[in-house]
Amino acid sequence: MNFISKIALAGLTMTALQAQAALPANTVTPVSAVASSSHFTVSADNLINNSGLNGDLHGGNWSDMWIKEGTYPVDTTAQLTFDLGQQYNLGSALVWQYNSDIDYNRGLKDFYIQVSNDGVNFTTVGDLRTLTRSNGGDIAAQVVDFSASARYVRFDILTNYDQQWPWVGLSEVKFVAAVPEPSSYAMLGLGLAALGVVARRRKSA
Ligand SMILES: [Ca+2]
Repeated sequence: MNFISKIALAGLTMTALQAQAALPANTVTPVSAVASSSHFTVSADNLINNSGLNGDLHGGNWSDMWIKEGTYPVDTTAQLTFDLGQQYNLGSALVWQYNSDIDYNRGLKDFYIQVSNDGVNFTTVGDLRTLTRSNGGDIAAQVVDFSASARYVRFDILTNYDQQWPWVGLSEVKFVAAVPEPSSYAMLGLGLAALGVVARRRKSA
């Protein structure tokens, strides 16, 4: 391996490490989160205030998470409504599962994504979504793809992981706005470079 290849490889390795630790640049953090109910002090604020997040990983402290109030007879349905502050062209949700060893079965299992621009009238986007259960440790977000132009996003929650107990929880939620294809940026860069060449030629003429 020659010197240039080694430098290129080092550069690629560093890029890979950085990609692991950072969230996408176009990540949107909601400005508010409202839950249909919350247990004790673990409110939906814990889903949007970066509590428990270190880079792109969420730890296992229960007080950094949200769970719905326990209701009997057992009812695992709940709603979370996120206000993004303005309308975005959305491409996916980043969802950190409930991650406390109190009971990983409290994790959200099945839900629908609904969107709105007035915060009143919501429409369902796509099919039923299913998250995987956490097994503890520092966890990464699960990426839930959907396509919508919206200010408000609602998770219409149906089930947790055991359905024997009423609590349902999550650790953190963010969204990713769709961005132009990389090729668009490349074309824009070429265009600017061409303008620069023209400008320099005019100057020297
Ligand atoms: Ca949190």
